[in-house]
Amino acid sequence: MKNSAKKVLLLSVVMALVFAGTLFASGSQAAGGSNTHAFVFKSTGNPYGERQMSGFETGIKEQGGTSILRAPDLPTAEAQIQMVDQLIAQKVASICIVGNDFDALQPVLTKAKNAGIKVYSLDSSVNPASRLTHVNQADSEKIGVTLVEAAYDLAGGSGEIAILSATSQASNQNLWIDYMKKELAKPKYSGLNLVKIAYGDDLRDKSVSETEGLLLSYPNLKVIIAPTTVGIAAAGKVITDRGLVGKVKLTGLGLPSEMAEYIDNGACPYMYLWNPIDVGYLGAYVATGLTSGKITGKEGEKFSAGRLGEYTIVKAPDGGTEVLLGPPFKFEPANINDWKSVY
Ligand code: RAM
Repeated sequence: MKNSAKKVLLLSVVMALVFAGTLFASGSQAAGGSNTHAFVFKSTGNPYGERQMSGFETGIKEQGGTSILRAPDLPTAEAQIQMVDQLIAQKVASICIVGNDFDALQPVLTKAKNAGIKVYSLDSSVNPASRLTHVNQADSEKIGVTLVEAAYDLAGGSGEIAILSATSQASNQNLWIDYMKKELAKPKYSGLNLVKIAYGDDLRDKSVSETEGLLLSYPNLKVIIAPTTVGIAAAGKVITDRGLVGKVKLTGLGLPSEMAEYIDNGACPYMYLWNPIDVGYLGAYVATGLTSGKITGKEGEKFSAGRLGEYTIVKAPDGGTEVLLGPPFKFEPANINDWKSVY
């Protein structure tokens, strides 16, 4: 299949998922009630988010529940606050929030809690006072350290590097960036110079223009770290289109389906991720664990998450608790073809 045909196919799959999610949401709106579990992602049009939602939907369905899948058009806290308010009125049993802001959702999430709804975050956390626990894709410090090690390797030990993030309010991105900065402060990395953190807001066009801005402002840039699936795909395209493969190297967190061509052409020699479908699926078991009273979100509690097996709630770096899916996985030329059709 040609690349363009593949893109059309992928786009159709994503559109079908979005459409299915929307239908599902409106179909279950009237249902409400104690076995209805809501998932609120950051924004629409993010294939990573669609995969998380599909895993969540599967996990809830196989436990006999109903899902409501929601995402605002733009990744803002304000839009999510409105959605959470609607979900409170619908009397859902649980709300899984992929936070667009760490603190701003606290009043509405407290309102949900006071209405008896079990609230937890996933992927991008809200503050510990706003959640019972958090479903984390991987250890946040490990992600930060791994990406700095990758940048060091790809830069050959010295030179200018930049970060292309999502929104400046996204707590997952900010935590990873904090750990990157801590790691960069170590003597081993004294030759690396972090020249800029750019924000593409998980919007394709903005991520493209931010990458172009980085390349213009820093002609000696050696490595871009994009810890966002939207950003890394946009940067891969810009580096390729401008004929900069080999000069500027890209790494970060990307979907194999979107990044295979840039791993193949060398724009992104390697990158990391985990299975976003599993992140959502794990969330579905946290939802039912909390609503059934099997877990309350405290450190040390154990539960089983269907096909994924047993999990233990652990302490999170922000003082709250979290459930970790597993370690990040490295995608490189040797394995990318095995994964590009999976997620
Ligand atoms: C983007 C989002 C998401 C993040 C992934 C890696 O799609 O910012 O929150 O976890 O990338």
